[in-house]
Amino acid sequence: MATVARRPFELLNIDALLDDEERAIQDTVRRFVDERIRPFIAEWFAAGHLPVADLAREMGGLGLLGMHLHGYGCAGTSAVAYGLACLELEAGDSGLRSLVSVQGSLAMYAIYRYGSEEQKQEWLPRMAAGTAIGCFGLTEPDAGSDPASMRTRARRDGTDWILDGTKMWITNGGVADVAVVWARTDDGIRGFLVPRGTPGFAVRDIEKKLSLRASVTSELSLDGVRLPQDAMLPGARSLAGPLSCLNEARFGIVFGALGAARDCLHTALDYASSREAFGRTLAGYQLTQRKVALMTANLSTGMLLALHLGRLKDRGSLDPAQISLGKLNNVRAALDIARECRTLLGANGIVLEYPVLRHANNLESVLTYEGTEEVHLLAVGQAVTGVSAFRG
Ligand code: TGC
Ligand code: FAD
Repeated sequence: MATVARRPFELLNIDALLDDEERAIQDTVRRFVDERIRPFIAEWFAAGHLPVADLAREMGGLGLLGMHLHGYGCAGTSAVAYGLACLELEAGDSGLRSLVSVQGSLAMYAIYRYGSEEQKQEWLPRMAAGTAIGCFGLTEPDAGSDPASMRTRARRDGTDWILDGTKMWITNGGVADVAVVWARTDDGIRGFLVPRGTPGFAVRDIEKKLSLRASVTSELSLDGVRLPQDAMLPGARSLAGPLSCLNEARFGIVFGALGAARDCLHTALDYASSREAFGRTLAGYQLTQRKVALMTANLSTGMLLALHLGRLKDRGSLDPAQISLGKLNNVRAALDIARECRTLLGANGIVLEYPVLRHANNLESVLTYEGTEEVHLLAVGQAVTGVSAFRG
């Protein structure tokens, strides 16, 4: 017997867990993605391109940049609303969500939380409007999971600072007006604002990526970069500074990855409902139903987890180990769903006409950045055993 098909999130009535403002923001972002991203994303991905400046202005106009921050032109929404926006953006492409994560949760948040009033006034309103782009340089060629071993150094020269080092895999690097660069000093790890064009500061975009192709990923070189004293973020001392920014971006990924997974699952369900094999649609076979039922369970429980973490964040009680659990679970779930959906599309699953393998490829990066799966396994392991297994 045929019944009316419900979309995976409709089955658990996830909408009932949202308030009117959250639903309105989600609808607005979904419309933006449908109109401004979906028609073009396959071409951008194929070309290894994202029109960052145009999209940033449009998303700034919608209030999506630094949207959960308050003042300085930021929208000041709830954490849940920010998460839902990430979900809808990543349903378009992880590269789009990355642009917004790095701008709002990493670069703007670093300035918002640790910057002087002058630094905030100089950068945040323009970054919220999307007329200035930021990037966040923590990772180095030889220091990714273990940023405490970074080599980039800042030394004093009179009242100035001189920075030397290399940052690697930096999202938005090649298009950034300002780079938040983390460096070792005699006073521990500190953050610096490095404007584009500063002598000695060079960027090189990383080409030939197989993942996150619709995203700018760059290497930043700092060779004797001279900065005034007021380029340093006064409030950030030690690795806790950058790591606290990562909490913000990881939170967005907990929601965002589910957007990519939802897009894959919707695509696969539509496909399975019309594609026939052996005399009936794929949707009618028990093996297909096993796949879609398990994916629906995986996606829905991921969403409940994301909303729970979002509510904790809005209450001010979300801690880093909880975010690690969310990123660990939801990115793995999303990647598994994307790969399983690929099987349902058969050969059609490998072409860019359908979004599933693009999402799956992107999710390989999402699994690695903002703390690899192993880093979050170890963080959750430490939280529940009380023993740190990070170092040998
Ligand atoms: P450890 O000794 O544990 O801690 C050093 C200091 O940091 C504090 N801390 C945290 N603070 C806030 N939030 C957290 N999540 C924190 N974790 C630790 C800690 O209390 C301590 O503070 P203090 O005051 O005593 O100095 O540090 P560790 O060296 O043992 O490393 C811990 C570890 C492995 C968890 C950390 O290094 C880590 O998270 N590694 C992963 C690195 C990472 O995620 N990199 C991401 C780079 S950015 C990026 O990928 C952007 S992609 C964006 C996109 O395109 O969407
Ligand atoms: P490594 O740290 O060398 O890890 C290699 C492998 O070893 C991984 O599987 C890892 O989990 C494992 N491993 C490491 N330590 C342990 C351990 N203790 N126990 C068990 N296994 C371990 N960084 C930024 O600073 N800013 C950005 O904007 C940014 N954007 C990025 C965009 C993209 C597309 C990508 C792919 C990366 C980006 N990154 C960025 C870098 C990203 O954060 C790092 O790649 C990530 O932190 C992992 O570092 P690594 O690549 O050096 O891998």
